[in-house]
Amino acid sequence: MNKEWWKEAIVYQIYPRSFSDSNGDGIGDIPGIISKLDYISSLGVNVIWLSPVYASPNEDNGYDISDYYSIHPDFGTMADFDSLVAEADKRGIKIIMDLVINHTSSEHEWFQKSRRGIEPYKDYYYWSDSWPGTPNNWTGFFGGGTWEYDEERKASYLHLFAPHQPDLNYHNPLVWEDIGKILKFWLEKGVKGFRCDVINILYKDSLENGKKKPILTGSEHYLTLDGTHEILKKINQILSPYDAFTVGETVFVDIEDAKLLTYPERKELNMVFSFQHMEVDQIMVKWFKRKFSWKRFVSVMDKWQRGLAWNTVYLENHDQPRSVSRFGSREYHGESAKLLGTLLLTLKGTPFIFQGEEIGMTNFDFTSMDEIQDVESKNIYAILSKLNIPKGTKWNMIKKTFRDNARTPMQWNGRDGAGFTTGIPWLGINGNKYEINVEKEEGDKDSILSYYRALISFRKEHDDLVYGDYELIRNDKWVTEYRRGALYIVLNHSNKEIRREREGEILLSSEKNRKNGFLKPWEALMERR
Ligand code: TEU
Ligand code: CA
Repeated sequence: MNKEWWKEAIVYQIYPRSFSDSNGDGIGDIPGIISKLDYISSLGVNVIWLSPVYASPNEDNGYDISDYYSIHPDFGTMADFDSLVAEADKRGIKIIMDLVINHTSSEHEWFQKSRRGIEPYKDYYYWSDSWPGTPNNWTGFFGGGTWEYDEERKASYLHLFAPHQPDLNYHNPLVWEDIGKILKFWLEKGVKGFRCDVINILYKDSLENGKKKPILTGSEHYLTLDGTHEILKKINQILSPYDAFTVGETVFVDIEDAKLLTYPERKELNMVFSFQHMEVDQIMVKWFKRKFSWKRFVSVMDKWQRGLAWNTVYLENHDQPRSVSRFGSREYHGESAKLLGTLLLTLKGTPFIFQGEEIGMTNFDFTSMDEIQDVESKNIYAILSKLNIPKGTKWNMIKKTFRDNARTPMQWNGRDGAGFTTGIPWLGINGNKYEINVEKEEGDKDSILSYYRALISFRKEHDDLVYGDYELIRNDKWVTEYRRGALYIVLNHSNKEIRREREGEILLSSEKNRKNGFLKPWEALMERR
């Protein structure tokens, strides 16, 4: 396999609003991130992915950009950003940005001019007065319709996400030219790549009605089409002189799509985030939960491990509930968090750790809708209310899936504000900050945090965990076993102690009091046989 720096990288995702607040306004910011660079570097990671820090009205927390060339004042200044890049570089850490180019904010200048019919922006978006057959019957990612009427233009525009997130029209070559300039601007600043938001839906081949479906009616007109592949090739060309990399957030892709998106000779993306392993506890849409099964979970990941030359590995991000609450055990919180960390850092692909995952942060313990900020959850709650879904059911559907689960402030210590802020945090802090926090785990050599550090340095010493081949050996209700090169990884994801028939040379175990010939509940280990 070809060696590449981004295959050897371990990425740490920061959700800036919730990471570290330097000035007490309750919102995390760039100086806050800079103050934590030593911590990040102590984990052993070498890339930071920053969720959006651009100017934005924050209807969708920065995934609605109003100016691609400036930093949101809540997060600091461009000078702060430059010093983040420089300070990170001193520690051998590269910064990658979030690239949100399927849509802009409706407050972006392009949209403001477009709605007034001002050239050259008139056709930067999909307007019903320039496209026959519109509005159509498409349904959106946050539930509901995808067309919003604009009084100013006296026409409707397409938005696959919230109404203030109009989709850019990639049939217009000027749009691409502007996007290309944005990429160069950030690359010139020393950014080493991009996480590309919903990147496989950029190009819409027509705006005709879609086939009626329970979710995303119309998606056959935009999911992973040739027009998108063309744009990705252009993005790739811009990046190639910079030794930067791209990871695409790609919705509803299968392995065949992912191959087309990532195979090196096609020169598109370097890797993709697929969603299939995140869907194993869902029936079609995320709000309908089904019982989680490790066996199904591992089968899905196994299929991708075998199917694709290079994967991403992730169990969390800012859109997903916390992995320990979802796939782990309440009784064995610490043990199961360590086991999940082992899975994350030993499968084949670039691992992405989401802030707080390394200390075992859990889902938000909120008690009413008033404590929720996320636009998606609010929309869905409103839709469920219209459908007369009983309160308890509605509540459960939202609670297990809503995105604020991952967005509560980072728990640095157990004091007021959790060390995140001296002010009032923008989103509630989890009540378990007393037990789960960085300060406490720093002082404990058996903590989840200490184990993550051990795991990461182990990975750095064992090339097999990066370049070694992969083979699944056991996958059942209790135990998963696989091989990476000459290393065997064994995970007991059950509350039971399990006897082993034979045991190799144990190189690393998550269990401080391990028992020879047995796997303790939720024990994870690596061995040579
Ligand atoms: O998410 C894309 C996406 O598909 C989401 O709708 C996702 O399926 C959902 O959030 C899961 O609950 C990206 C960003 O990661 C997300 O934060 C943004 O809201 C969205 O794009 C729009 O930019
Ligand atoms: Ca702040």
